[in-house]
Amino acid sequence: MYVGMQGDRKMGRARKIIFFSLLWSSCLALEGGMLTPKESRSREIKELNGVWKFRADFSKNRNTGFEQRWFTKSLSESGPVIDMPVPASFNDITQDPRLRDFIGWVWYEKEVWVPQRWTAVDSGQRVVLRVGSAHYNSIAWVNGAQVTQHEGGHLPFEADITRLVHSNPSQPCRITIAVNNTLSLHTLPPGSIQYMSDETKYPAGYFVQNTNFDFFNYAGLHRPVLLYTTPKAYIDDITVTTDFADSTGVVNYVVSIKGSSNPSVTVALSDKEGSVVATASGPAGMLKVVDVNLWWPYLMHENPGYLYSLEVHMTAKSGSSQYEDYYTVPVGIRTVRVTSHQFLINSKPFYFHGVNKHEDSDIRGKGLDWPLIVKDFNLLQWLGANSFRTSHYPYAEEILDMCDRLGIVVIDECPGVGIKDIRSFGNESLAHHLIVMEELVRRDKNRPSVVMWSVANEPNAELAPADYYFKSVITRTKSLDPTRPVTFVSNSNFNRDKGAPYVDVICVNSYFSWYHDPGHLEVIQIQLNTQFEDWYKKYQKPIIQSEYGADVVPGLHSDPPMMFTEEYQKIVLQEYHAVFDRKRKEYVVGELIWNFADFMTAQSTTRVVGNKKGIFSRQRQPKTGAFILRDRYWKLANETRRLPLAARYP
Ligand code: GCB
Repeated sequence: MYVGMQGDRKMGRARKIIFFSLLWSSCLALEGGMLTPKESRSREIKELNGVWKFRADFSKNRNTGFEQRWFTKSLSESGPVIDMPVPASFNDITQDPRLRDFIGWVWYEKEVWVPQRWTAVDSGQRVVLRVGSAHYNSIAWVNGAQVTQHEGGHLPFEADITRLVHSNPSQPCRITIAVNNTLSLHTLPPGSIQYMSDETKYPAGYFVQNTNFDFFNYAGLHRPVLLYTTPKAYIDDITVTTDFADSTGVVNYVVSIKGSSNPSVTVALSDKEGSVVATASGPAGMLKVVDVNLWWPYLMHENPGYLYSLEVHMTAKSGSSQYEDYYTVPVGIRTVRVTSHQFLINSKPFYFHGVNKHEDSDIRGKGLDWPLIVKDFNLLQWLGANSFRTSHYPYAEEILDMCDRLGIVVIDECPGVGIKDIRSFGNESLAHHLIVMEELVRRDKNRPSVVMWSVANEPNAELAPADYYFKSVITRTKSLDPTRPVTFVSNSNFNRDKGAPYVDVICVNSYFSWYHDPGHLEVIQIQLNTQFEDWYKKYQKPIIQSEYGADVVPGLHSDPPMMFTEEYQKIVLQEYHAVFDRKRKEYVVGELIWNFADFMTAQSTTRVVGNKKGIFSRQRQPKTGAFILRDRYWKLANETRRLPLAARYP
């Protein structure tokens, strides 16, 4: 129960206002596609990244912005504004602790000139506003008119703003976006607001945000905001699935068009050199590719991440106007299949030797950060990692583009982390979870790098309602995408986990000698062996060790090893690896270290300025564990691909 639930009328009001957006329920199936914005012969992009005006609504009820209608005029007319970079989390940008820990509505604003060729009434163009991700609830206005609202922090949303930009082309266009980071029992991830009403201990009206995950709840406009155009009749969505038999590849496609009832569609598939290898016409069809180059994971083949390009061309007539639209989608031809003890990519056993990550960086928080993205891929390749899980939310499309190109295999996780409270298993939560899975599949369905969906991390799967809940989410995800396996990541007892019967691959997290038997390295092998045997005997499904690890404060040493030292992490890894090496010959199909790099968390007695289980520091410098893993991953790669020794380290 929230403290201060009864009595204080003012607090009741504040509570209502912080939550009002959370009552939007996302019950409807999604309308239309969500293609990644791309330039083409028929499409233009204008990025709105840079410095925006920003104002956090520090009022007691966090609602002054709505009461005073800050969206109707320039934000600076409402009161003091500060500079805020986009994309970035707002939390670490200033020296103000109130902003770092802020809960409630923040307001962003940018004025932008829309090119005349877009706004002319006869331009034949649609203009779309797209937000890559805003955490958590958002409302967007253009010139004071609300154009969209969205619930959820890690997936894109957009609005057709053509009418608004046409109406006043001689003025810059004012874009206002309000974002609220409050998490409730029905958001993903869930959280709760706790009111502290004892005024002998807390200031009047004091409240905190509780969560069941440890990463810092960074908030703001995290990914690029942009305007893009399409013709009025346009390619709205493309779905591609692939297969192969012997040396012939198969690409099935479905194109959905909007704005015309009689479009004509042609598609052309080109190889890496740009030569057209297959063509077809019609909104759905099948292309055959002779002498196919399959999409292979990094280190499994000398030519990983091979991508064809599928160019879709639409022409449509509407009255006297003729529209043409072009959109190109990268296509990796590959298959994924799961047996009782193997994970097969292109019918060959695939072993995940990879990492868990976070979108986390100094200063930018969860904001898209190109230098960091490229650095991380360099480190992944240096490490010999062939895969990662998007713990614990969908990552930016820009990151997945690189995975597609480099052959880094992805377990694509939705933000279902920390579903612990029984009230988060009800219909409202379930309805939202289904929508989030739909949004995720809609965004990432064409990506060859994505080989499995993860619907949650460490939920309280032993609760009675977890059965229906996970059955529903997993069944729905499979119906949205019949081509990929589905899992969730468990830390429940193997016998009592009510969601496990529905998954294709068992993913288990365990922290032996850390959270269990801290300091006792000697118990790891026996406990890990038991863990694997228990799960396999019960389910006969392949198993991935989806998390294991230990915190290290970089530079701390001790021998014999003690917790938090480099030596302790090293032994934890080696003890786990000894068991993986026995079990990967049977049914263990992967190991993902927790974590690739240190990351920021909420403050607590168990965290030393963040979670330190990274094998790299937050600044991406290696700890001892990184060298242990590098040695191991390259050896594993050599085993599966028999690389010549010279190719061991790039
Ligand atoms: C876990 C969670 C992960 C945490 C990690 C830890 O089981 O899945 O989000 O960060 O443990 O270090 O406690």
